[in-house]
Formats: sequence, structure tokens, C-alpha cells
Amino acid sequence: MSDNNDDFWQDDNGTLTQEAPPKLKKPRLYQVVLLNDDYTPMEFVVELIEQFFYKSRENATQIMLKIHTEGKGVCGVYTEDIAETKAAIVTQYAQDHQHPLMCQAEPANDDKD
Ligand code: TYC
Repeated sequence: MSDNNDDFWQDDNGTLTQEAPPKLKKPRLYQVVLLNDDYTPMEFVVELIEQFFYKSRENATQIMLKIHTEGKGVCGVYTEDIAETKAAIVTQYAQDHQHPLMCQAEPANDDKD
């Protein structure tokens, strides 16, 4: 066996072998956002953020106020399946309580690794 360079190996029969690059990539991340509306009570939104996104009361209140003033806000970042599932569960939970609150998943800005 001889080593031609860093990428190729040559065995005794002259066969060249190249090591394959790793196939696994980091999964793309999705952020779960809540959208503002004029009807859902602030207290309901704060409690929902605490319950579904495991935020402290203080942090949940800050996120709710950001949504209220800016139109939307990020509650958490997950892989795609988890983000889509969480968004659907949260929207359904709000509907079950007769509130029009909308929750959606969107691709997070991928900063280079
Ligand atoms: N704008 C709502 C109100 O004034 C409060 C609210 C905040 C609603 C965040 C939705 O995602 C939301 N009662």
C-alpha cells in the first residue's frame, strides 16, 4: 500500500481508492413564530409561551410584547419536523380556546457553520 497524497490510497494491484467525504450534514433549523392579532388576550399568549416553549414568565412576557409591537416573534428554534408539529399544536390549542392566534414554522437564517 502506498499513500499518493491525502485523498488517495493505492493497493498492491495498483487500485486507487479515494475516501468518500462525510455524508451527514447538520439539519436545517426552523423557528417557530407567533403572529400578532387584535383579539387574543395578552395573558393567554404569555401562558402559552411558558407552557409550550418552556420560557420563564419574564421572558414569555418580553416575547409577547415584541409580537404585540412588531407583528411577530420567535418562540423557539427546532428541526423542521418538531417546528411544524409544535406550530400546529399551538395553533390548534388557541383555536380550542376560541382565540385566533396563529403560530407558524419558518426556516431560520442559516449562519455559516
Ligand atoms: N395584540 C394582542 C392584544 O392586544 C396581544 C397578542 C400578543 C396577540 C401576541 C397575539 O401573538 C400575539 N390583546
